[in-house]
Amino acid sequence: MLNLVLFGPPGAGKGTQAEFLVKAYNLTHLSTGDLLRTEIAAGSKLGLEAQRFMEKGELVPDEVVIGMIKGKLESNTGSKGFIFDGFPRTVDQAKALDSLLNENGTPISGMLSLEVEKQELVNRLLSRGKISGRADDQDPSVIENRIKTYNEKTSPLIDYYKKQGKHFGINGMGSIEDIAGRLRKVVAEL
Ligand code: B4P
Repeated sequence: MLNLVLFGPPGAGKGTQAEFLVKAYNLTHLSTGDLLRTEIAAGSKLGLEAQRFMEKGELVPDEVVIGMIKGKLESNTGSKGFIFDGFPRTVDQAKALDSLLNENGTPISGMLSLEVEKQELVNRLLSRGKISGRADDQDPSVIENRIKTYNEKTSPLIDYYKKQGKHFGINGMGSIEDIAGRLRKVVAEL
């Protein structure tokens, strides 16, 4: 079973590259950002709570996202493997994911960490904001806060997975196809 963590700062290309990996390896795509936006669109209690954090560029509380992922793992037991996109985002989320997967004897195979310069991240998010209408992609101060939150709370996960020998840094600058090729090369070795 292939279980991949697709990692990187906001705008690194996680959602974009997940699509290629899903097709190439027949994996189940779990994006906590997408799951949360679905809850917001449905007007659920969880969605309303999450929205308060997302519109400021803050992380949604760990127990909310961990509960969502646990539910998805339980409802996809026949899967060939998972791509975790935008999850984990804190060390506590990573520990919870390890324990959920270890219960089934299907640990993380590798963490693919997309590396992109800060100005490029801002440019990509602002240009998506113009097309998608996503509020958190339109306000430069919210984008700034998302990057700051990433640096403070999420980037320590690089060391977390390095200690497990599962971290793979990938240059996330350049064309979408070139980056997809770099990712496939790494996954082929796992
Ligand atoms: P996400 O939906 O995960 O959004 P994101 O990290 O900001 O970026 P995304 O992954 O969608 O963008 P991508 O790099 O694919 O999270 C949104 C919010 O939800 C978070 O801020 C947080 O509040 C909350 N949340 C989600 N998960 C959480 C968790 N685990 N814990 C707590 N809170 C959580 O792409 C960006 C753009 O770049 C796209 O338009 C794409 O077309 C473009 N692009 C990609 N690759 C490119 C390339 N090579 N060249 C040019 N453009 C490119």
